[in-house]
Amino acid sequence: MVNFKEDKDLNVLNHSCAHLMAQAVKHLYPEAKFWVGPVVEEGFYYDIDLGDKVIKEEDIPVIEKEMKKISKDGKRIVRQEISKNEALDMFKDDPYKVDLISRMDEDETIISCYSQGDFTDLCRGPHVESVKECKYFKLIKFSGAYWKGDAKNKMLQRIYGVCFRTEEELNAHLKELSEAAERDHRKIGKNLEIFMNHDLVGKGMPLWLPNGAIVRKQLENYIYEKEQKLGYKHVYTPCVGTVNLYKTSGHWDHYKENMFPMMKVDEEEFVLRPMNCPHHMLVYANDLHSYRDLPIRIGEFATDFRYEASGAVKGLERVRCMCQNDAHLFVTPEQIGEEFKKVVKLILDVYRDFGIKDYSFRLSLRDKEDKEKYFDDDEMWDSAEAKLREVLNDLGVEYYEAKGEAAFYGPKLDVEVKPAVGPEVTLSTCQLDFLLPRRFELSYIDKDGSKQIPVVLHRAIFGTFDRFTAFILEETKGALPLWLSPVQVNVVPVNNQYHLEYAEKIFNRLKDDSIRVNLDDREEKLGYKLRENVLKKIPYILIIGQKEVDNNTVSYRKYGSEETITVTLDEFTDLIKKEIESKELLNK
Ligand code: TSB
Ligand code: ZN
Repeated sequence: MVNFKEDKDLNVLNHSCAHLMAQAVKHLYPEAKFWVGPVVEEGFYYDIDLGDKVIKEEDIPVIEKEMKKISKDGKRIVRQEISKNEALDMFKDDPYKVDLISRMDEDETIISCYSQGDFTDLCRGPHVESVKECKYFKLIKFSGAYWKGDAKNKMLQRIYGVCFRTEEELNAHLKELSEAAERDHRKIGKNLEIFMNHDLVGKGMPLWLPNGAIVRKQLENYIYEKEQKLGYKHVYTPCVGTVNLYKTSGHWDHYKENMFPMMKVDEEEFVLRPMNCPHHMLVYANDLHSYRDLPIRIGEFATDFRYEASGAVKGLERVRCMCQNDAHLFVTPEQIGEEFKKVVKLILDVYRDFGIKDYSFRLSLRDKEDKEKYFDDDEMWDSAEAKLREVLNDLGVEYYEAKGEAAFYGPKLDVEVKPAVGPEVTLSTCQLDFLLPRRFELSYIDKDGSKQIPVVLHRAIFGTFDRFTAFILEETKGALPLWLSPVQVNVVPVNNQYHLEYAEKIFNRLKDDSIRVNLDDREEKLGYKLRENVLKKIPYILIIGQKEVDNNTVSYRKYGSEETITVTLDEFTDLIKKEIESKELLNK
């Protein structure tokens, strides 16, 4: 998908189109006041104060029509440079522009504005020569957006759009957008009844429906089994902690803006936990440890709460209540490389099982200059960063380095993936930490009897079950592999009157065999049921007609195939059990 911000030519064109849209809005709503209208990766937007007016679907074509009119009229776009005082005077009726201008440095800044016909806007530019050039555009979406992104401020109206040089390019882009929207996990999640949201529960707090709960349970079982084999010990700990716990860990100082506010119960001050590390540190500290016990790997499917901006919250991908596939690995300094390697191998192993190919490894390092964000121990940082690099080189995986992206406690490896809609997100992560064990005064007894401090690796393979489910729904377009599918087999009698009894027998036998099976005995036409089966992406449909009743067989059709194959029930059961076991991927 094109990146409007990075493509120089498109950037300028889209910026001009933002002005064109603002002009059209001003014509239609003379009271409109404008905040900022930047070009972002996905096109342009403008944040507009329309008083009490809230933009609705039906307003969009009206604005587009007015934009077309202005574009056709073809006014030149003229740049003008003015002093700060002139600017303040020119925009004196617009508190948003006054806010912007007041913050500009009088001596250094040349204040420029651009005019086209009856519309002038404060802007750095550059712009295209004439509004005529903004011909092939489309307004894509709209939403509320708080002024300066702060929920305490007024809600403005944000309208997004895109503009291209040619009609073909615009159409190709719109097609891509509509395909991405089809793949959006929010759409698939609704269609497959994976999750829902409700205002009464709150923003970013999804409710997992029965189908979603099956997928999640399968993911839990899958990763739990892998972790057991690798020597992880799982625990259950509360999803709250006291403020003191998070003061001890340092999160209170470094992570507070991402946390829900404190609540008081009797004399104790609690927070909903944003991370599980402090709890796991205490689990480690519950015992004395010798170097022979290490590595100790404490895992948990742990619920966390984070304050995510309301505009950033998205389906299952970015939530405020999430469940991490978390673990903290306590190791000696000598074990760092080996243990980190095992984590990277586990990530690769899991991605192979799920057929995930489109991802990138990002090695996040500190910014040496930023003494405030990162704890100050250059030697430790240098050695840690070198170790991670060494393992990645050793494994021969491709990665890129990102300076200033490390956590405050150490460098980390993040795996980045691209969702159907919106910017990249981190799925898996593995973070090295020299700091928390010190803060919690953790120790182990070394070979020579001395007391040493362990190093911790924080790691989440799925990231969260929430984000991973979102991603996998998009990867598979909802056609989940058999082992993950909420319904694995749909039994459909051709005619209830003659075939239901036999279909029920098949249904019960499969159920007894622990297959997730549905009996579709609704009085609907077979063709309708077959079509619906495809929409619901059920991997197998069993069609039960007279031939099957007479011969004591079943006829199945696999998702993505038109072929109908007749076998005995035992053969069918065998076949799908093998497929479940192998975790084979379905055709997308
Ligand atoms: C790995 N303390 C570590 C842990 O031990 C930690 O919390 N790391 S994290 O902050 O990077 O979060 C782990 C993973 O959770 C991320 O890699 C990401 O995949 C997922 N995640 C983070 N924020 C959200 C969110 N708002 N919604 C869904 N998933 C999220
Ligand atoms: Zn952690």
